[in-house]
Amino acid sequence: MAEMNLPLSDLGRMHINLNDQFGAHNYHPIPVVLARGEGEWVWDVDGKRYLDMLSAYSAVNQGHVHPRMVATLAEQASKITLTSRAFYNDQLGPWLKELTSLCGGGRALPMNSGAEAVETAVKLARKWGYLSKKVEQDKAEIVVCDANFHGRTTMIVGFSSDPQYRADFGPFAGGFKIIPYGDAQALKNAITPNTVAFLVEPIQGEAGVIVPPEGYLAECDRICKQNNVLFIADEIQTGLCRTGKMFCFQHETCKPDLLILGKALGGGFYPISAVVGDDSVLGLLKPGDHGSTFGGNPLACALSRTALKILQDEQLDRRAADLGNLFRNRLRAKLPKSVVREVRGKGLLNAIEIEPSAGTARKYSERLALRGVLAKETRTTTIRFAPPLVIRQESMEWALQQIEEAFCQD
Ligand code: IF1
Repeated sequence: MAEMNLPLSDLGRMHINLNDQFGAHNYHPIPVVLARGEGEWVWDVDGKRYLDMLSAYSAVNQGHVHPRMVATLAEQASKITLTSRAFYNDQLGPWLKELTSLCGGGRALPMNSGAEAVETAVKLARKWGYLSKKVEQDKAEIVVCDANFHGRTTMIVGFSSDPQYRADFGPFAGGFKIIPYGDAQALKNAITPNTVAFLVEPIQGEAGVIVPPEGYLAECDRICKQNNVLFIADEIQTGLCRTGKMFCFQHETCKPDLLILGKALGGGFYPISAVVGDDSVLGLLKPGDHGSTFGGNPLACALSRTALKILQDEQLDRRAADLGNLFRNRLRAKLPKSVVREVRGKGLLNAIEIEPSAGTARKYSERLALRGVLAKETRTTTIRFAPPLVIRQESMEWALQQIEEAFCQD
């Protein structure tokens, strides 16, 4: 793998060496060692400043080190951080009320990582299938999409269509059927009497920011309801204002039966995820059916309450919508057609699709890093751009200038 010629200090090199020597090599990071962040900006160990256009894959929608998050962290950490669910705590209840009210009602179940929330949604869907839809035991089927990304557990990679995510990790759990993304008719054809759920990303993130045809989600929702199948939206990446609405499904007239949230739910401070849905599904769990030592802990809930308030108080949905339009319109007008095939996305979840003849996405993301813009390639010819939603217009203008120059450099 060609290493980039990003100037690295001894200090930066030292940290990278520690990773190389003592860490598992399950990542190939851009060689920048970050030590500080504020809003849309991050600084490396040598004090060089970068604009963060990845936001930890949309986990830092509220911006780095938001002062209200820092205050909540200090306040809650000095009171109590972990109780387990063997007892109640005084943050979980208010968090449940605030989150479900944001989601239009129902109940919520807290977990920690996104993958755990997806696992939870699968368990819920199956339980609903057996108890409510009366599917024969162990026959439940869940329909998922080609090029999906829902996490890294063995169950989840078992229904991935990406050979690298699966290779050498089997045997896998059954009960999943893969259909093409963006094709509602394919969903209709895949449904059998044993189908309990359709699990889908409203925009596919890892696949390269694939925006489905308009009306797709509404049509899938309709097909699910017609066939007594749960419609499960994985909004771990698209939710919480990222695409210009609080939830991406709100761009269309539909209502998922289960909504999966993670990432920005903890404001970049603490892992917290959730499954939200009606009592008709969440109400099926009985004590002992499911749980997690850290799920719903008071530190996570306090931080998540503040993270949700920031999204609303700062109207980050509107910022994402407006600045996203600026981003796409400017780059569509300015980037050379010989280098860039497409600029696509919604709100501040965007991607540049590079002409294969013009080089790899890695090449351009390294060029951007040299210019002080951190973005990450996903797939060989796609670069994803997802800055913190608090990004100032002048920072966005500066980034656009850097992107234009990086793509016109030769
Ligand atoms: C990594 C990707 C993004 C997700 C959706 C569930 C999860 C994710 C829609 C699992 C996680 C991650 C994981 C992270 C990189 C990142 C990613 F490139 F891998 F696909 F964002 F696009 N559903 N996405 O996007 O959540 O368990 O990680 O909390 O390095 O694997 P998690």
